[in-house]
Amino acid sequence: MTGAMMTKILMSIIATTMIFQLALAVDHNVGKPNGGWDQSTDLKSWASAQTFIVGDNLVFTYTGSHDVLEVTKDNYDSCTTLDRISTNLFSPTTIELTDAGNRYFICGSAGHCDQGMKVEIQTVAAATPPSSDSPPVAPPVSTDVPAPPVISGGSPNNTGETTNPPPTPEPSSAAIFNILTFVSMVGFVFLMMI
Ligand SMILES: [Cu+2]
Repeated sequence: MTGAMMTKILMSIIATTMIFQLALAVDHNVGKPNGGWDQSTDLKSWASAQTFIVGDNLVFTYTGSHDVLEVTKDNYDSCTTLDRISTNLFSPTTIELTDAGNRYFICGSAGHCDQGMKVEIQTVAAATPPSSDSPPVAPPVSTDVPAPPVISGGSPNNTGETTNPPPTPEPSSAAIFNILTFVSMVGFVFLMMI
């Protein structure tokens, strides 16, 4: 195999990887295009019109009278700026949505959160490739779980009180890697045919 061919193969792998990352990551400009990160934008409606996928970014653009605080759900609900998860004072602020789940952002300037300058972001796992068939329906989960034995007689240490649901499989970065590998292989075969 010649060095030139090796270079071509490497280039194709790098190119396909970059294309995939471009296709995967989306920047969500908070509140835009009809508003922004301010008190007058209906940020709830804005967020509900978006689909946030793991790997996407939030981009907050704002003037100096605002900031971006990430907070817990409780502090989001009550517009409390204490115990913040992160503090971002300089526009633009880019937040990467690294995991599926809910995250909460408020403005820390006095009164702004109460005036609606807050947004809840619900991030979902990366989409699987579309199927030609109707989407699979999850099988019904059996509710016939035997009840834990009732402890009577005054034992305060009831360890069987709460049980966590079984862990759901992590969104597969392995699957994305497999797709990347596959595309690289296709590119490789294609180059070999040239
Ligand atoms: Cu503000």
